[in-house]
Amino acid sequence: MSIETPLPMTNRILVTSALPYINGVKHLGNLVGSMLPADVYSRFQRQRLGAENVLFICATDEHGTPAELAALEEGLAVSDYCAKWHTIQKTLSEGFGLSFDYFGRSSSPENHALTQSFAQALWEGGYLEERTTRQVFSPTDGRFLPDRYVIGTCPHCGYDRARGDQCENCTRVLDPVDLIAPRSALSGSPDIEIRDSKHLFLKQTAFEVRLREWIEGKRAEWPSLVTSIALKWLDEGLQDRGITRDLSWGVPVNAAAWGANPSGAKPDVEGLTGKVFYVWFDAPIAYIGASAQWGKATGGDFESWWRGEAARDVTYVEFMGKDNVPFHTVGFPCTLLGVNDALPPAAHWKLVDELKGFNWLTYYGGKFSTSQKRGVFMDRALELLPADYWRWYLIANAPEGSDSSFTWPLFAATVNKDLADVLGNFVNRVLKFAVARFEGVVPEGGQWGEAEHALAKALDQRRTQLGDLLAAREFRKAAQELRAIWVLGNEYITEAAPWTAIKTDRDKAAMAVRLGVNLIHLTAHFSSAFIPASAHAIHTAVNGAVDLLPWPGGPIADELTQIGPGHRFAVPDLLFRKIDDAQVAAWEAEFGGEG
Ligand code: B3M
Ligand code: ZN
Repeated sequence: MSIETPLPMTNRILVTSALPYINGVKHLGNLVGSMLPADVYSRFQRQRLGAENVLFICATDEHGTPAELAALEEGLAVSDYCAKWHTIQKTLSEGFGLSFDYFGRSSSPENHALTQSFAQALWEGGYLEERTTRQVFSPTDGRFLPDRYVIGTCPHCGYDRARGDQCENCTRVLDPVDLIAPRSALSGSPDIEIRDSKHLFLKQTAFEVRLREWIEGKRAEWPSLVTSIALKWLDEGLQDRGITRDLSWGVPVNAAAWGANPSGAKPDVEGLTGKVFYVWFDAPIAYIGASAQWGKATGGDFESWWRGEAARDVTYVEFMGKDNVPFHTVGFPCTLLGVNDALPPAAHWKLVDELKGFNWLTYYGGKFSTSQKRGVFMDRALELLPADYWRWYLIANAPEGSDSSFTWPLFAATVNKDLADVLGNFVNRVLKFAVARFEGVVPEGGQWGEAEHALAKALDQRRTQLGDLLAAREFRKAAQELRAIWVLGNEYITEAAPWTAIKTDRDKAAMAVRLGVNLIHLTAHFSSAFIPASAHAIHTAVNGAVDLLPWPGGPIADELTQIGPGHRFAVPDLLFRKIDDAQVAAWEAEFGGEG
């Protein structure tokens, strides 16, 4: 069946991956839920459009309670903690070949400035409301405590270390005031007060009609996983959302700089002093903030990707796990719509055009858990095997239509069958034979017969489907299609059997080798978005090192005869090694298997 989704007619593509939280190394589930597919997609689009027409942005999401708590645990100032973990995450993402044009930080000065100016525009546009809320205050700690910083005895089950937001034991959702014998999670002090605190609320209800119309218009385009989550939120009725917190780490609320709202009211500067914006308010703005960091670092014009007329040829594509969808289909769009209301259309910020959401990757059907160290994390994964093994497995088993489960036997089987037996074997057989019998030089002689024309036709169809599937962000199917291209090559060479032909018909053997080398060359191009390091190793061996392997979109007969007689090539080092049963058993023992 052919896939009818046309390649987008856009000239430029802006890609963002959900921003990983700063605290701790991310696991394979985080990786496949946003950063990795966003990378495969960006790499593919660079192949089609040229690198200068793709901007791929990510950043660490550094604010909020978890960062504060984790810094406390490590005994670091939160800013030092974030700087340290930003570097670790950046290094790991490079290790996985994630080709961000910029990996920024939500704590950057650029994001501070944008967040504050957006909040100001929302206030002055009448979209923010001040409300007095009741918050837990700890005189001993000298600060307000977010709900989860308050611990005490659960009124439902009697568990004595329940958190103020939820009891871990009976999972009931709590309010800190429900707790029996509450105390501060920071100091342990039972001296706790409930105090009034001023906060800002974004009037999301004001955008309900516009949001619904916008999402309805995306129904045909976006995965139903995404539109159904967004519409469910709208159907349940939007709530006005608190966008400030009583924390010290974050983007400070700069109310002193703001003017009056449409009713003539100035913000309560004193009441809002010492507050910061809620992490989910500034984190999506950090997509723009990190783009501004990119602009500063490279001299690029980030606004031409994001705003008004200049960005009209840009398609903006977001990647994320399903839990992030509400914040990207409701929260962030509300912010942008409100900000845009005060601007002429030529200066409007772009809303997302295409949104790809993912289900969960599980570990043996259960949750990957950072706290319980259950599952495989990015740092250990790279110590075990090169990135391409993980990239291939994860993309080929991406949790698109439903959740998918990581198991070591499935991982080993995928690597062994697809990478070692099909791709590695194909490349190796052809090139080793060609070196042995033709001295590493593409031979002349022979002509295409029926088998070669059939192969060209099949390859032509498959590359169209592969391109369509990648453009449509159907990663599992795209991986199957790529694998089918590897199989085509392998089957062709098995049937042409130059090692047999050479005994009786040298020309036939020469032609099969020549076509084989060309097929290997094209394979490198088709594979490079998925397994970039291996694709580059293959390409370097057969046709030299290049930065970008363009999408082979020319007439297929031309593509298959690019490398002509006399061309010198080499055999790449062993591309993929197999994973044996003993290794699988050892990893299951180390990382935990069943249950
Ligand atoms: N850090 C949550 C997550 O990693 C959050 C995403 C922010 S995207 C603006 O799942
Ligand atoms: Zn090439």
